[in-house]
Amino acid sequence: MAEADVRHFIDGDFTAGATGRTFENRSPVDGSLISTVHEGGREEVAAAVAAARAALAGPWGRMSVPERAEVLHRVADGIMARFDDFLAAECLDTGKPRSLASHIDIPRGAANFKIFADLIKNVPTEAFQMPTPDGTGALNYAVRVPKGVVAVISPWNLPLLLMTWKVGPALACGNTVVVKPSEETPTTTALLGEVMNAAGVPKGVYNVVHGFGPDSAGQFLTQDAGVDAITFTGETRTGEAIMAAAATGVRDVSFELGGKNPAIVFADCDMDAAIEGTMRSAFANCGQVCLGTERIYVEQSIFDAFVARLKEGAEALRLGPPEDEAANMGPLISKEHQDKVLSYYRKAADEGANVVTGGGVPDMAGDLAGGAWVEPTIWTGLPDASPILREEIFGPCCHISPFSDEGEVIGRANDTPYGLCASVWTGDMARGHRVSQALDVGIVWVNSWFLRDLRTPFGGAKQSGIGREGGVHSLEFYTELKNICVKL
Ligand code: NAD
Ligand code: 6OD
Repeated sequence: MAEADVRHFIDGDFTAGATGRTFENRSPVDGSLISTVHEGGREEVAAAVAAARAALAGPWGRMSVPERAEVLHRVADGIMARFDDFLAAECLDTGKPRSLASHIDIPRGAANFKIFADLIKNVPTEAFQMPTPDGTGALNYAVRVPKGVVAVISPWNLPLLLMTWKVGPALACGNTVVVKPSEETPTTTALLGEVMNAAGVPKGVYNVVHGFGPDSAGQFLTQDAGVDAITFTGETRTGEAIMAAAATGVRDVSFELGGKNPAIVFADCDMDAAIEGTMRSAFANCGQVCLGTERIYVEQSIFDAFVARLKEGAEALRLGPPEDEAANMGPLISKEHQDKVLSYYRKAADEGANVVTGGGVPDMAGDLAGGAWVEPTIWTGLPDASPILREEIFGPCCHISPFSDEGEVIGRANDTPYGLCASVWTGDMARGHRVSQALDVGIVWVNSWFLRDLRTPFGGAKQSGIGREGGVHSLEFYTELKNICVKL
């Protein structure tokens, strides 16, 4: 079974590859062994890229747009038909609650194919008729053609969702892909290979090579000259390394990177809604969401009440493994990430933060004691210059600061190298618009968080990304727009 021995998926077949190297995929819940994963080297990457290149010239490249859309609908249906397999695999790899994965990760995995399959059938083109000196005129029109072989490098926090968010539009536009999933979460990417075959996706269109980043499959994929474009979701520092690799051959990149996202809570907000939304934005997926809010600014007059209510909410969270139906928070992804998050917990205490709640490792019974658990944590009292308010922690934690004035809080919210997203909680819609437009970010949610319409542009400003994906914006990256000028 693919899950116990996770292999590369190249040219329509599962293969162990030639390196002979494997690595262990361990459960974040209790540290037990989930599977053994084959690590790809330059040879496996080259084979996957060659398969992807050949597939461009095969039946995939000759397929009409409606036929391609039909195939992608079958992929979406195939994911839904194997919902339980995907759910089990995603929960095993990540340790996240089944309720979360069954409402978000797996349905979005299918939706990411449907939305782009439908979109591609209705893409308009542009045409201009121009005068020429001889009076006959010329017609200019634009056509979109696939970029070619697209490398998709994805992270572990929402594995299926974030990988298909890129594979869906890449394939809809007629490209072929080589995916390098996170070493922490290889399984759903492998399962998707089975779905691709069952859906009739031609061999070589979807390829997967497993491994790590530096000196492994990730780096080798970015360096392979057969890759035409690279789409990446992950840490900003990794984005810098990939951008350097992409410079050779002047390949295009699309980046969704890290964040240090602010939530701004005005005194005139609906407090219940602000607490409910902030509970999710700070603690959902154990705080491992790039859109999460680790900096919360609350207007002075409601500061104490807000802190007390968020504390109450955090202390009511139930930590447990995916199969615990009552649990609403799982572990962090790995012991390594637990060490990183706990280092920030210690740093906050060392810097004199007021630890409102949490700050340590919870007592977990039995086998769970071997997992990567941390307590949901809230701090107050640190200055804006503290690393706790400047660096992405990517854990279930947030710092709450008071503010007294709209202009002041906009300046503080913008004082960061990141610019992914923000949320604004207010009963004054004029203020909601005004503040949203003043924030240096790619996405603002007003009186909400992580509400997604997949037709809208998604991406970050400053060091949080390059480019936008979503709806027609994805087409800008996954196609070349060619202008054809015909003299009449
Ligand atoms: P990461 O950057 O460590 O790894 C992401 C992927 O890149 C993995 O597959 C990894 O193996 C690969 N990789 C690492 N080094 C590489 C290299 N030198 N060359 C090629 N590939 C390499 O990120 P992560 O820890 O998996 O994910 C968490 C990070 O992702 C956080 O910073 C989070 O904010 C960010 N993220 C951003 C978004 C977004 O939409 N902006 C979404 C999810 C996660
Ligand atoms: O919803 C999406 O399309 C998306 N890219 C979400 C990113 C979440 C980050 O963890």
